[in-house]
Amino acid sequence: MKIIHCADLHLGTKFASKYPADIAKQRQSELRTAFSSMIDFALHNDVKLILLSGDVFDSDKPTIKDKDFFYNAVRNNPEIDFLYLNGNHDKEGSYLQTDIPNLKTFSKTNFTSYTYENIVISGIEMDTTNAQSFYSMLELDQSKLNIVMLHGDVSDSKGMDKVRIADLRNKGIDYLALGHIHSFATGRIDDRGTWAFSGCLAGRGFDECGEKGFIMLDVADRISAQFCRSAARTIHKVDIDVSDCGDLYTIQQTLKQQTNDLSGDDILRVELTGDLAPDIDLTDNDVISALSRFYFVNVKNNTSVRIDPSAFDSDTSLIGEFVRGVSANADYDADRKNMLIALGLKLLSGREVE
Ligand SMILES: [Mn+2]
Repeated sequence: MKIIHCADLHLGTKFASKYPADIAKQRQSELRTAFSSMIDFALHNDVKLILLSGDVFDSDKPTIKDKDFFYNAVRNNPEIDFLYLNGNHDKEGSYLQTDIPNLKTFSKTNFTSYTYENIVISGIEMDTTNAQSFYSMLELDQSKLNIVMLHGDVSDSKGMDKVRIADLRNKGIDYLALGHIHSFATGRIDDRGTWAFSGCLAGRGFDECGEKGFIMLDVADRISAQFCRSAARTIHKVDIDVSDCGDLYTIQQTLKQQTNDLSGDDILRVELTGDLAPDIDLTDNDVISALSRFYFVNVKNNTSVRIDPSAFDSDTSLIGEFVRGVSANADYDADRKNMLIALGLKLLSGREVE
């Protein structure tokens, strides 16, 4: 039997702080489409179950649009059972629709189990009252293939949003389908079982870099798990040291070269580091326009200006006077002098100060 394990769809994410309004709207649509595309994949690959290990919605008050989309997707695919465990973002569950036969839910009071052939899928929704104690409530039939669903990070300690793997050893778990961490990760529980985070279906903020998708479980005598990439676009963090770039043209060429192998559909977070000569007037727009083939570019300019005060020794202009004045001021340390001279040079040259 084929089963998909996914989590952290975060439908309804407000992208307002990360993207301009039009891109934010588009990215919200992309989250919904990531879900429907995964269902298409499930239909084409004879997947019988989709495990949703929490945070389907980004908040306890999803919009009607997101809510309707999700429940209609479930309702319109009755040949697939959707097992939906609430996470910490959708923990109230007051909007849960329980009248859909192929939507199976869980509770906070005890483990709920669903049996499909020789597979038993059990899950419990964590809250402050059960976060320490749920481990002892888990009793599994060792002769079955046991999948357990939980929402929390793997941890050495117990508590809210934490799963202490050591306390799940030797319970007969074959596969622990986790949610909460937004990147694929996997590890061993004991000789018998493995745990895995599917990660989210699509990267959202600039910290959700890399490949995103879901896990396909092929269950026969044992469970084999494989990560499947699903995101339509990937978010990349690109660090570029521009110290060796002597001018703006070279910086732009370096940016293009270092991102050459990435798809134009992707989103870039470009972090610039290094020292720049004071006459290089590098703005965020210079970076964005050099990388305009990408869907969206976010710039973090951490460069500092490199100043050699001796270069102004024979400069008789106001700029020369200013640089010598700051350099000779004993009240300032070297970093402060560098910062003041850099700012002064910008102002005196009539450039915009950000
Ligand atoms: Mn979560």
